Amino acid sequence: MKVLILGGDGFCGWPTSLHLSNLGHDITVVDNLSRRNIDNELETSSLTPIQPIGTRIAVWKELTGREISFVNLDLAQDYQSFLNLLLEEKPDAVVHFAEQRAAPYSMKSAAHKRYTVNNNLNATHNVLCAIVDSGLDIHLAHLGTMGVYGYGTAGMKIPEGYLQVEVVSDEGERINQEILYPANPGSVYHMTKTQDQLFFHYYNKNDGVRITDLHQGIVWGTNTPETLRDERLINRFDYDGDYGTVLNRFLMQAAIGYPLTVHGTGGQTRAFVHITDTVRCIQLALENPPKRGERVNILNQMTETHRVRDLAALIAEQTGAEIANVNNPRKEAAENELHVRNDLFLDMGLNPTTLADGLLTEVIDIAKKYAHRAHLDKIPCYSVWTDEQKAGVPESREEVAS
Ligand code: NAD
Ligand code: USQ
Repeated sequence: MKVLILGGDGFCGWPTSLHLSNLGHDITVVDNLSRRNIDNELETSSLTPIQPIGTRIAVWKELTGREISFVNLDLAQDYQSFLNLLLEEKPDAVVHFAEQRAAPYSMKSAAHKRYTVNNNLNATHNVLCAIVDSGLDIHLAHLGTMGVYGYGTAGMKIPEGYLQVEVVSDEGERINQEILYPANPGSVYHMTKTQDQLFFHYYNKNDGVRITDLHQGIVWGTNTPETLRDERLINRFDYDGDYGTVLNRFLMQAAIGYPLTVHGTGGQTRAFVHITDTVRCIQLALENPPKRGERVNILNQMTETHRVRDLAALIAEQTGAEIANVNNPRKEAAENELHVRNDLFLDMGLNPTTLADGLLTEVIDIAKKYAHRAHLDKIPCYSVWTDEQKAGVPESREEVAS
């Protein structure tokens, strides 16, 4: 297949590009390198020494003989260039990772909220509009989030996108209906993903665009078999308070002897997926596209759920790390249950990689190897959801932070 990977320089996009290229697909990465610029803005960088995109692609060619093309364009702004690219390349599929993906970054200030909304909504809408404008029958696979559902359960497992409901008509007749699961975002970033869903619903209904929306949980890990082939192919590892996600952060914190920053009581339960499963899920989604005329195919891309304090306890037990219950900078439920269906990927043959597989140690080893690159003052989450919340700085580190 000819596949465009939008956001192919990022944490999920780069290993996906390599995985699909390795399988023999013809890959073009489209990225405006905004994530690298945000690192400059935040004065931080990936814990791992990621190479410029040109070097990454050259090394892959040197090792495998396979070409990956790169196009630098802003999907939220450069509509005509993207349309021209579709018309030139005529891809079979487009995988869309290209959004601002950090909840804390999206809540830092009015400017960050507005950037996240403008970037994410315009990027997704431009992609859909250009697919229709091109007249080509392209399968769009988009990376959405488990966070579109909120993290509660109404006494049932969260279904894959759609909810069966019964409404009572004015005549008292009971009517069955299927609706999109009610959206309940927990940050401006998550809100953009709930709006993406409506774009998909509309363009699928109006124009018959074939769409797969992958509601992904928190991705952990860093390496895949392809990124391990040469250090210059190494994947990004975010550990800072804005972009680092909880499990990778705890593993990195344990590796460098920093207290594990559990927000509040750590009662938040979330869904997780390992990066090797992310790339396999994208492969499975591309191999099983919806047919023309089918509704948007929504799959929950997660393999297990864990409570934050249980993750901290597990890592503390394995490594001797200290746990710090810090202020929760977010406005979120202190405790929640989470039960999720993921039958669609399991039925396609996904064999989940779980926390028990020794991969926790692998991440700790990577973090130890690059510990000298870490800036300790970038670890706490300073971005607060409202003026009522406080930054999540461990007491023992308050002086260092100020
Ligand atoms: P990332 O920030 O590492 O990668 C996103 C890439 O998209 C970056 O390289 C960035 O430069 C590019 N990009 C952003 N806006 C763009 C634009 N307007 N034009 C062109 N390129 C643009 O993020 P990631 O962790 O790889 O996440 C990829 C996708 O998966 C996101 O949509 C995210 O919401 C979703 N997701 C991520 C996770 C996770 O834990 N990382 C979990 C669930 C869902
Ligand atoms: N948390 C801590 N300590 C920390 C960091 C986070 O206790 O040091 C807590 C947070 O308060 C939150 C939970 O861990 O309750 C998850 O936070 P996170 O930063 O790991 O994940 P989140 O903000 O939800 O965002 C990440 C990705 C996003 C993706 C989402 C999937 O950045 O792109 O959409 O995971 S999901 O969470 O399933 O919605």
